[in-house]
Amino acid sequence: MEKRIVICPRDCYDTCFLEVTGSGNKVRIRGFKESPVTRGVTCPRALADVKRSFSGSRVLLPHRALNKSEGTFARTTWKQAISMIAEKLKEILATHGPSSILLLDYAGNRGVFTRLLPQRLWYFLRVARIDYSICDRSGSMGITLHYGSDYGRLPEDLEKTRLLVYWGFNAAVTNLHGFAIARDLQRKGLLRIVTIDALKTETAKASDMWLRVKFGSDVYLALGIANYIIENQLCDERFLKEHTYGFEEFKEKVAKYNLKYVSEKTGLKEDEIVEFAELYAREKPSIIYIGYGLQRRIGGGETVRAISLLPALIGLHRGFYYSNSSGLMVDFDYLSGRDLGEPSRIIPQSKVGEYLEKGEFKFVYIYLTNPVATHPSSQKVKRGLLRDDVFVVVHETHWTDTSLCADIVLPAPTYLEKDDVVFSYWHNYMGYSKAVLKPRGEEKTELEVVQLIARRLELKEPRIYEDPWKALEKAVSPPIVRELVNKGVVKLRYRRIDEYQTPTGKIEFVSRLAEKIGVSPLPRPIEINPPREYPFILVSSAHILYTHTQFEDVYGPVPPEILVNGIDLDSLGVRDGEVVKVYNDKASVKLVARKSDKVPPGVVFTYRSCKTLDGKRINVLTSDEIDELGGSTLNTTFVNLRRLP
Ligand SMILES: Nc1nc2c(c(=O)[nH]1)N[C@H]1C(S)=C(S)[C@@H](COP(=O)(O)OP(=O)(O)OC[C@H]3O[C@@H](n4cnc5c(=O)[nH]c(N)nc54)[C@H](O)[C@@H]3O)O[C@H]1N2
Ligand SMILES: Nc1nc2c(c(=O)[nH]1)N[C@H]1C(S)=C(S)[C@@H](COP(=O)(O)OP(=O)(O)OC[C@H]3O[C@@H](n4cnc5c(=O)[nH]c(N)nc54)[C@H](O)[C@@H]3O)O[C@H]1N2
Ligand code: SF4
Ligand SMILES: [Mo]
Repeated sequence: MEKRIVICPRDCYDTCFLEVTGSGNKVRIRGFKESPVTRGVTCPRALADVKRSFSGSRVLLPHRALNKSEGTFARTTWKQAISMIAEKLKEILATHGPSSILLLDYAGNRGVFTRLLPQRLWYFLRVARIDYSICDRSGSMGITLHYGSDYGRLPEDLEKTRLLVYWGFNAAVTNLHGFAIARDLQRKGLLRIVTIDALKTETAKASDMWLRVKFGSDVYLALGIANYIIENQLCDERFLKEHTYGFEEFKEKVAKYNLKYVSEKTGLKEDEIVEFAELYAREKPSIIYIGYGLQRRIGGGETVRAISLLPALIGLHRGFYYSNSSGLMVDFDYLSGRDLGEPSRIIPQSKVGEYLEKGEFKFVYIYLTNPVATHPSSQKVKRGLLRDDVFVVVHETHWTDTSLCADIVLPAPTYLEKDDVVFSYWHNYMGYSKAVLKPRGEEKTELEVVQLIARRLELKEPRIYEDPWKALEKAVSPPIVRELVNKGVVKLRYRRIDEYQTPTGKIEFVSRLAEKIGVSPLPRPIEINPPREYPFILVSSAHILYTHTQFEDVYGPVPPEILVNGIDLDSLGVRDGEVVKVYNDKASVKLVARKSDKVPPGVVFTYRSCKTLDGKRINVLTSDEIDELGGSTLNTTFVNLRRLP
């Protein structure tokens, strides 16, 4: 029997190839053994995906709101829904112009047909867009400043690697297929794993060495290691001469990061720093997996910049992994239609709530995201969407916090119910995912919907209606598409690992681009201290059972817990398991306090986007400030805790 393969398009490093057996609601999904990246490992979300497709919280029919603030809806038809949407668009385009229409999308499904092609309508209309900066922007920008683009090592390089450093990267939960490969090599004695994390994560526990660096002090550590390597003549001089620019200035600048100073700043012992620096300098080749959680804070961009320069000292071309899509030879701009029109404005994704609340938009089209739960200061997003002068359309597979704030809710097929082409930002295999479930109701794909809207608007631009496979041929090449269709998978061409798209064509220790955009040419620490009223740093990160807010319909709500160090619990007079009020100047929520040594004193932890005991989301508390390099700062959220009677 021919194998049926689907590719999970979730916003996950792994982008798994999954084998499907059975039919109807008896379909079973397992990690595909023959895939070199998935290797038969099945994550608990893939295991639950069929259940999620059949779950009671699916949107199966088009709906219109009866009363938005009460969240009551009635069925409508596709015809009526599309006509209402098109009429509204026409009216608002004529009266307020495209900058008062916002496309609010993200990566709930990263499929080419689902996520990229539908954007053509919105580029063509020149509506306002977000800058996609909530997740990985600061780090991406940081690496780009020194390397010209942010792609790095592929998973296949792990096999040739002797040392793997997880720096603010919780692979055991967030890249569990990469972690499985690494653990396998570790068990065979071929690879050593080091984790650098303020939290005692699952990844840290499985590592050969764990550096519990003080939260946010990583720039000191990275520059300290750089200084140690330079002072002890552990650099690769030839590589520095041939492939880098600005080393002498860098050397001078990092000279002050001596062991004593770095130890004070990072809370690590001098011995620990030396042990790691020696290991890093000698155990080659190595890869540093630089995490996203690490850079989602004030100064996060500088942190990634400093870390990313370490491999260059010891003679490694791009000795890191961060995000690899910029290395793939795919014309993503052609697919999304970027050239069809310049957005009339681009707003910071972290500030969506603020803009909405101020009434900057009259029409918002939302798909592939649940911002009322997941965006910083999410209560602002909710209040903004519930204004009576804004018309909100949500195209969703499931009823979510956000669809409940819509004027029109449109049903979408899950990835198991539609054909798509999926690529990864970790590996370079592109897969053809074929529908294995029949739609349950009146779902229409994302592309169908925007084309219906475009036709109602009588738009003539042919690219909006282009056949998806023809579009793909132009974005990669006809032979690659043929291979994809025949084999179900292709290995995409990848950019040269020793190519640098910087002004000098080299790795720039002193970034010319940084000078140009007015940020420090060399990375430097940015000090952030909690204010007296809110002395705890709230860090949030992923749970193995959920992708953000997805799978609550299968596994129940994301646990409403806050992990607190025992020392802090005692000083607050709170016992393990008691309910606490967690608050700051934005909002307050109720959570169950759990005593945990996962967090050091002064840091508290919740699962990201969790629902609180009082029915809110943790993001009512999170920071919507923007880092210097443009990214979100969810992890520089300051809070206080109080015992509740
Ligand atoms: N506190 C806190 N907040 C965070 C973070 C954090 O660490 N802490 N992390 C941030 C990060 S890194 C990210 S990436 C964001 C993620 O934020 P979101 O992208 O908003 O996260 P999800 O909850 O996964 O929302 C994706 C939505 O897409 C829908 N969807 C899935 N597949 C399809 C499909 O095929 N078609 C359609 N139409 N819809 C589909 C899902 O049902 C879901 O509602 O959250 C951010 N928020
Ligand atoms: N199960 C599951 N997997 C997922 C997702 C999911 O929702 N669920 N989401 C996917 C998405 S969208 C993303 S963005 C990735 C994110 O995956 P990762 O890149 O692993 O990011 P996080 O889990 O947010 O944070 C990783 C670690 O960074 C640490 N950290 C935070 N600040 C600092 C710091 O200042 N210094 C140091 N050294 N460490 C710090 C945190 O303690 C945390 O353990 O995961 C992807 N994978
Ligand atoms: S959710 Fe992530 S780890 Fe799980 S199947 Fe999808 S891509 Fe793989
Ligand atoms: Mo993310």
